[in-house]
Amino acid sequence: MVDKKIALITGVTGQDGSYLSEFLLEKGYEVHGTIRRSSVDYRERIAHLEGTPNFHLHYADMGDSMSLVKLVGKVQPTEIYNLAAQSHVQVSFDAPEFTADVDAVGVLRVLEAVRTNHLEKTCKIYQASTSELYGKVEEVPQNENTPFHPYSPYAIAKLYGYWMIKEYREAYGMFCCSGILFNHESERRGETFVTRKITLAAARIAQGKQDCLYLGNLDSLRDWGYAKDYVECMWLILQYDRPEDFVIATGVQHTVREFATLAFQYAGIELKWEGEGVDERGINVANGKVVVAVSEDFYRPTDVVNLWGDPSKAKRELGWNPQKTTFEELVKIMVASDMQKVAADHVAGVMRTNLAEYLEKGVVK
Ligand code: NAP
Ligand code: G4F
Repeated sequence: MVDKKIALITGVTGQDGSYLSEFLLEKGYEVHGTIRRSSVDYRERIAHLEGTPNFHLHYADMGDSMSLVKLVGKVQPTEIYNLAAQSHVQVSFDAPEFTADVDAVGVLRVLEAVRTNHLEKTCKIYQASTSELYGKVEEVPQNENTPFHPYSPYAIAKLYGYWMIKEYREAYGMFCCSGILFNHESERRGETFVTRKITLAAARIAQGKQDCLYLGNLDSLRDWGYAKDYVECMWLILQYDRPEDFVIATGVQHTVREFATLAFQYAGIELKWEGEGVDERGINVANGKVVVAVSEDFYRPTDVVNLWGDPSKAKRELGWNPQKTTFEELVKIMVASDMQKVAADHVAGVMRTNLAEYLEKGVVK
């Protein structure tokens, strides 16, 4: 008899949770996900999965040990993917204590929920670690042996989670691993992360619904991949013959400015850049209008500016292809999706929420 594969995904409503659910359901898993009560409907990323026979949702919170202990006992997972987090770096400066509770102690709560239910020998755990751990980077590119130098409350909380995973692996022989994932984006990316903020604004500006996009540090370098490719790695890490940590990245880096230039190009707007620092502007070559400007509101107290991953280990040991979706393809996918979304909102005569306007005015970071 084949053993049943039961996955529990914390943070199932997020970008990665939604793609991972699709991936695991296709592999025949029974998938359970945690949700939180909210006064508005926020489950659009997984709405298409609700009602699928092998897909189940449960209320639980990373700040509530009892909810996690009860859920792990009820579901009896063979694999846990701990994706739930306050995942926005800039927000972590405004809410450092909440970020620590969810992103740091939350990991401990998951580990203890597994031990409390005596599942430490049968349940593997994937922890969503991050390239933000490298922070004020001590070498480029970064690999599994690069020293950490976390540079935000978010990164410091995630470092605690990383070390707890390592500790429980060594202390209790648990199969628990970190994927040290570099930035991965998609058409489902939250609208306040820089890539999605840019593709949404490019689409709105191209369709005459927004005048200008305000950004922070345009020189920041990121190694951006496609989220759909990255969730496969989460799974591969748990199928490896021993519990180890892996860097997941494309091995290619670009600046925020380069991302914006390409996104606007795909939206039909050629940009030229003028000025420096806070005075830098992106100008629409066709009509001379300023369509990108810099606002200090989006500068961070400490910013991570040079992330560049070396995915050699994942390529070699997991057989993963870091270049499955190239940077150019990623930007194209995101812009095409936002062009359609913005146009569809127009047809329906619906204002997409006020978020885009707030973003434009710098009210929401
Ligand atoms: P995301 O879209 O922001 O999703 C975060 C998820 O966590 C959402 O489902 C959210 O639920 C849930 N969550 C937040 N606080 C919670 C709490 N207190 N209790 C229970 N659930 C809670 O993030 P993502 O981009 O999918 O990233 C997934 C994970 O990978 C995160 O841990 C992130 O830190 C990490 N990571 C992401 C990247 C990246 O580039 N995307 C790179 C490295 C690591 P709601 O929908 O209810 O808010
Ligand atoms: O898109 P971001 O907000 O992503 P960040 O800070 O790299 O964090 C994301 O990736 C991490 C992996 O490295 C994850 F762990 C984390 O959960 C999250 O998914 O910012 C990217 C860069 C930063 O240097 C920021 O200063 O873009 C710069 N930036 C410039 N203007 C901006 C903006 N970032 C945002 N969010 N908004 C701006 O207007």
